[in-house]
Amino acid sequence: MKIAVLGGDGFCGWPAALHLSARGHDVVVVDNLSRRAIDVQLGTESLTPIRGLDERRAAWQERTGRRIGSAQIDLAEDHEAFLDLLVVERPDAVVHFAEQRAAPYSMRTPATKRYTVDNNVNATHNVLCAVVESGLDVHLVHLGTMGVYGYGTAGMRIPEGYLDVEVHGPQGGVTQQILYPSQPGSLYHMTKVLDQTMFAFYAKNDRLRITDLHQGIVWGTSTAETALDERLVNRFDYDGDYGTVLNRFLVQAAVGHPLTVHGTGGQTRAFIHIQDMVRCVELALLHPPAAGDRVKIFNQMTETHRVRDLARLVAGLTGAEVELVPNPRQESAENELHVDNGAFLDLGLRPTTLSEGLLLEVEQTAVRWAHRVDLARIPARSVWNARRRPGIPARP
Ligand code: NAD
Ligand code: USQ
Repeated sequence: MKIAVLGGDGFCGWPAALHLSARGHDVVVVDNLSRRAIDVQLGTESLTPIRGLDERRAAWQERTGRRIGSAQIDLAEDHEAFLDLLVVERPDAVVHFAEQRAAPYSMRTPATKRYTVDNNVNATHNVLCAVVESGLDVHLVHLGTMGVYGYGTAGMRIPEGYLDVEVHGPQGGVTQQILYPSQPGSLYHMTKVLDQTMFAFYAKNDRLRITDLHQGIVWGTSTAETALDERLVNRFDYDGDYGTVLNRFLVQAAVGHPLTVHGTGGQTRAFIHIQDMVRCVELALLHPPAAGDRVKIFNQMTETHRVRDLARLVAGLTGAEVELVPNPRQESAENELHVDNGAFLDLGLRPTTLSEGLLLEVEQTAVRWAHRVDLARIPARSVWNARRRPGIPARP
């Protein structure tokens, strides 16, 4: 397949682009490098020394003989440039990773709130609009989030996107399938809810073939392809805005910082290893919906864990201390989470479990690059509602 990977310079997009290229697909990366610009704005840096996109692509070609194309396009601003790319490249599929993805950053300031909503909604809509305009039969695979469901599951397993509901009308009871009611916990998560509505509209109105991957928190850094050469190393965020919980705990343990558990650590979340993420993306590409089908939704996660249990696990492996810190977010202190993820398992996914992968990640990444950690970037300072939450230290 010819595949355009939007956001292909990012934490998920880069290893996905390499994996698809290694599997024999013809890949072109589209990115506006905004994630690198946000690092400069926040004074942060990836734990791992990531190379520039051109150096990464050259290293891949040198190592494997396979070429990955690239185009620097702001998808939120430049619909015409993306339409031109579609017309010239004629991809069979587009994988859309290109959004601002940190919940804390999306709640940080009025400017980052507006940027997140404008960037994400416009990027997704421009992509949909350009695909229609191109007249091509492109399969769009989008990286969504488990966070669209909210994390309170009312005692049930969260289905893969759609919920059976019984409606009582004049003719009696009828069963219908509706999108699972959304309950976003941040403005970032809200943009993914808005994306869902746009996808439903374009699948119905323009018969676009769309798959939405409701992904859990990705942990780990390295995949079979990024490990081939130092110059292919993947991004690893550990700061208070972009660092996700398990990767943050691994780095904190490596530098002797107490593990920062928010509140009681009773939040249960869904997780997936980065190696499984890239496999799932290819599986989704290989199993597209037909034109005229509703949006196909997969729950892209393999395990659920409570934050305090993860902290205990990492502490047990490394000897780190665990600290309960005031929660800067507005979220349930404790929740259960049960998720249906049968679709990918039925397609042959064999998950990498935390118990297999964690120690390797501690040794090969967190400890290896610990000397690059800036301790000042560890505390989470973006507060969900500063006025109502006195006592939480605000961002600098
Ligand atoms: P990331 O920030 O590392 O990568 C996103 C990439 O998109 C960056 O390279 C950025 O420069 C690019 N980008 C952003 N806006 C753009 C625009 N307007 N035009 C062109 N390029 C743009 O994020 P990630 O962790 O790789 O996440 C990728 C996708 O996966 C996101 O949509 C995110 O919501 C989803 N996701 C991520 C996780 C996770 O744990 N990282 C979990 C679930 C879902
Ligand atoms: N948390 C801590 N300590 C920390 C950091 C986080 O206790 O140092 C807690 C948070 O309060 C939250 C949980 O850990 O309860 C998860 O936080 P996170 O930052 O790891 O994940 P989240 O904000 O949900 O966002 C990440 C990605 C996002 C993706 C989402 C998938 O950044 O792009 O959509 O995971 S999901 O969580 O399934 O919605």
